[in-house]
Amino acid sequence: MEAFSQLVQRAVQAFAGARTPAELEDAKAIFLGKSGELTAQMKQLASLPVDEKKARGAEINAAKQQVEAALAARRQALADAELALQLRAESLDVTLPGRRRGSGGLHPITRAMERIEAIFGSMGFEVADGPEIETDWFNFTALNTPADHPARSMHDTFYVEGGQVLRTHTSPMQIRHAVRHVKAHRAALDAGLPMPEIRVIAPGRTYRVDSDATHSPMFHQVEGLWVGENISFKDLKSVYVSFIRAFFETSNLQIRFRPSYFPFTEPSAEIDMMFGSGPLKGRWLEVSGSGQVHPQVIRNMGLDPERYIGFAFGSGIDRLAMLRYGVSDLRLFFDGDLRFLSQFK
Ligand code: 2U9
Repeated sequence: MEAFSQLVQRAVQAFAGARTPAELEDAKAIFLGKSGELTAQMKQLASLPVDEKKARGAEINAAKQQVEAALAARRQALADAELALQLRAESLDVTLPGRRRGSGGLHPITRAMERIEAIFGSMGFEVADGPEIETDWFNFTALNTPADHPARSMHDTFYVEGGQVLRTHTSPMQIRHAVRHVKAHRAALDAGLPMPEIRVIAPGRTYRVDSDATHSPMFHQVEGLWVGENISFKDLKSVYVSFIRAFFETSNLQIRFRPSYFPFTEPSAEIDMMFGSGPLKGRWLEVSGSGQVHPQVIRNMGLDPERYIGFAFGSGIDRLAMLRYGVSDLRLFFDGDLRFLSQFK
């Protein structure tokens, strides 16, 4: 017959081989369960003669205590291992830096626009606003752009249902502003009294069928309009020179006007600038169109062109921002790439 020490050893091995609490309970049943080996030994006690019972009973009890002790030790070991695993899985490195929510910033075009508004604001210009979907009248006809003008072709202009257009320039905002201004002073005008000057800029999104490194189908313009009784091209020039110096934060630049043509101005001029220092030093850069507002456009505002004279300019904001921030590809502004945009925070 097997010695109790061997039974105890088999139990210890079986417990050691259990990898989970469930496996351990199965192993326990083999030795301590209702039909386990030690329980069977106990049952056999009854059939033994009285003088053997005592010694045998003591042996069984001693073996049972050892098996129970081994079981308890293994239970504890499995529980410790499980806790260790859980702690490792849920561990926190309290020395890691916190995760911050990134701070946002204004888009470079928005920043350029705000600068432009502040600079012209300081020179007494209001800021006009208006719809991006425009009527044919405000986008073209009121601006003296005839029906057969190439700008009106489907190749150049986005038409929407109902014959309206995505505004191709910000000029319609100026016409709308001028008409409102004139209406507000109609009584004074009819009485032959002077009207306060119109001095307004119109910044905003504009749309044309065009797309490459220097043209985007959606782009930004700022136009300026100054209408009064006694102003001249030199006023336009001084305003524009002041603006460019303030915008680029330097007086070390030259400006020149070159004859040009626009349907809504006559005479018309391109405005070029040249930096006196920096990477663009010595190169003429076209920055704006300009001119004296065409008499027909003055009439369309409800004013007498014999009495009122206007000057206007139009610049691409995207181009001004490219020059100011040294950006070589216009599309970078509209790709939405945070590596680019976060540099302007
Ligand atoms: C009114 C009357 C006249 C605005 C003007 C330009 C010249 C001009 C654009 C060319 C391409 C700017 O760079 S661009 O996007 N514009 O050259 N715009 S004069 O003339 C006006 C505006 C409103 C009532």
